[in-house]
Amino acid sequence: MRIDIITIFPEMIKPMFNESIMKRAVLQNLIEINVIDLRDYSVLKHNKVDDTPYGGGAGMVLQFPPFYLALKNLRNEQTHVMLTSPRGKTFNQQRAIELQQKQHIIILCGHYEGIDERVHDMVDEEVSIGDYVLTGGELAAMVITDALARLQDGVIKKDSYEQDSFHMGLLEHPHYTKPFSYEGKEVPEVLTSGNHKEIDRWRRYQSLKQTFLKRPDLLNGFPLDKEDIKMLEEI
Ligand code: 6GU
Repeated sequence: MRIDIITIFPEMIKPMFNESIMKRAVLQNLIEINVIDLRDYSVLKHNKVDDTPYGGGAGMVLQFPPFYLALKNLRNEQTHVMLTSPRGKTFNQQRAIELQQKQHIIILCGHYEGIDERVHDMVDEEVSIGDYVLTGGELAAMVITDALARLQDGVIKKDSYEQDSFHMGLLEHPHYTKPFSYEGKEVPEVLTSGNHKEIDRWRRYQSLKQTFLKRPDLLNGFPLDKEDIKMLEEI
């Protein structure tokens, strides 16, 4: 997968590819990321890309031509173009899994109350990352890119994301590591038992319990089997 992020703040986004899993994913060519400065597509003096709003009012509005020219240069029939916007549909794990099929995604970073409406008409989808307002779409673009990158083959182990919260539709079970005992707090015995059937059962129970207590909405429509229902009754 290739993701192009078009932004007026490329330096805000680039550091995310200099650390940890994202760094390795890019170095190993498991994903191609291009952070593109919208100003490279300015047709005005001093690489200007914004102007005052028609009709008056405070603030500056990002202009249509730079976005138009950037898309003209970068997009083809296969490209999926996303615009970050608080009025978009809320991004979630299900959407990340669907988007994984795309070969090429372009993310345009919007600015709240600040992007020419004609840009909206050029995109395949508007996407928000939650019901709050950010100063710009850069963090949203980073969130979406991270969520997509980790699903690419080889970036993380498959069984690692298949147990993710939300991937299975349930919250994840708790994790523990050494030391076994610290300040009177101990690891649940079952995890040291070596009995994998019992461990799997405990983890399933804990997943159901976390979900039931913290995100009961996720259980709506979740396909519970007989064993799950018995476990839920124990909670
Ligand atoms: Cl995508 N952009 C902005 N500016 N604010 C947001 C958002 C996006 N998602 C949630 N809040």
